[in-house]
Amino acid sequence: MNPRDATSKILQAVDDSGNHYRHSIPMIASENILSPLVRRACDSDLHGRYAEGLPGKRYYQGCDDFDTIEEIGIETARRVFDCNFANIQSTSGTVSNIAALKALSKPGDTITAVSTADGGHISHARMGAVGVRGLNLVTYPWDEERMEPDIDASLSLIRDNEPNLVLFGQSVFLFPTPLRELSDAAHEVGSRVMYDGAHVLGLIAGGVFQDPLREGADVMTGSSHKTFPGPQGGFLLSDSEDATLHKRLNNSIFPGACSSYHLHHVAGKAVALAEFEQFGEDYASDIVKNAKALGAALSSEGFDVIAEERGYTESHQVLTRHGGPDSGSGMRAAQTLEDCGIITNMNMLPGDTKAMSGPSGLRLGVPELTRVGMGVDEMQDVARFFARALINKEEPSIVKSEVSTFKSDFQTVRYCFEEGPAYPGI
Ligand code: DSN
Repeated sequence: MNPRDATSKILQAVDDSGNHYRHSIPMIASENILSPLVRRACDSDLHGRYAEGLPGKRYYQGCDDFDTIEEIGIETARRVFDCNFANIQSTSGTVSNIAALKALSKPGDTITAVSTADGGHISHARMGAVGVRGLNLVTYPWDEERMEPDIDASLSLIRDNEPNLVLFGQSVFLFPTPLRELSDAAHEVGSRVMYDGAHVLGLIAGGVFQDPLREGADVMTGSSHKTFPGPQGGFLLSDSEDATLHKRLNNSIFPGACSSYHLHHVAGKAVALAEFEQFGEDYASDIVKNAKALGAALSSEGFDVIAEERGYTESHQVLTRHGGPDSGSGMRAAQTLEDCGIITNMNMLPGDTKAMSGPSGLRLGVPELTRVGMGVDEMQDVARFFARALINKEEPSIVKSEVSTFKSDFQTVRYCFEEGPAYPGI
């Protein structure tokens, strides 16, 4: 393909992707969409600029305006997350974790974390940031009924192993971590506590999940684009007053983990923080209401929804089981749903051992559906589409067409200063 044709083909695929989501029901729990003002900040001249260092202490000239942006962003982040320290430069949740691990540990240290099979993120694993930092990983025993670390067994594990760092948080995150008790045990053995709030950061800031920085976490990391609805990137947060720790955390992002830290996304994050300060509590509360409603509606339709006895979820996620362990039924369900215009991802559930092809579950998220104005009534509609696709096994093209009609009423991004097209530019 010649370069001009390649360019056309790429841009066509870019438009097609936006169009695909415009007509679909997007339910990837880690995704969200940008508000018009965040989009404006991201699609700006800052895209091509550098500003190594902190506001007022840069390695390049020309940063006065960006200093203003980053200063306002840091101050807003400190209010939104109610903390003494915020760094808003990280380019992703994983980069935030790499930086926090650099600040809080040294190679050869022992860390405890949730295993990836139980929902821990890949950056908590030997294959990811924990391995890159050269840490010895010990994983928590998991309570499959409650879908959280087994408290008594994890307390023993922390006391027996005396890790240098204890890490909490998951990518499959239905319920708050029993953090206070576990943090107390960690601090008793001289360990620092790190909480990865990537998925639930918007719920935490909105006051509807848990409050890790008040429950014992020394440092909280997170993504800026999941339940916190900003551009792709990350945060490093702490309520510690220890200036040495603040310096270590700042240095661990620059020069530690980033040179350029994507100024356009920092500006977008700063706008998203300001919008969250105004609209975030309502947004977070509506997300959790919708997730609970979706869990109940899917159960009523006949699906096996995980954690029924706990009300299915207290977060933005719902988990469904579609067959026996390692049956691959989650992958098949995700494929059928995509044929019907519903975008989800397969997920391991308790009992599954094969991450890539064998999972029996689906992880469903409602942040984007909530952001375009869907409420608990629409969660019934979404569950009905699931039943038509997976239980009644209706012709996918017919379901897909009705999904598109249904979605046409939900094309405006909300919980922001200037509502506008959720899927612009097509
Ligand atoms: N892979 C993302 C998720 O979907 O949870 C987190 O990085």
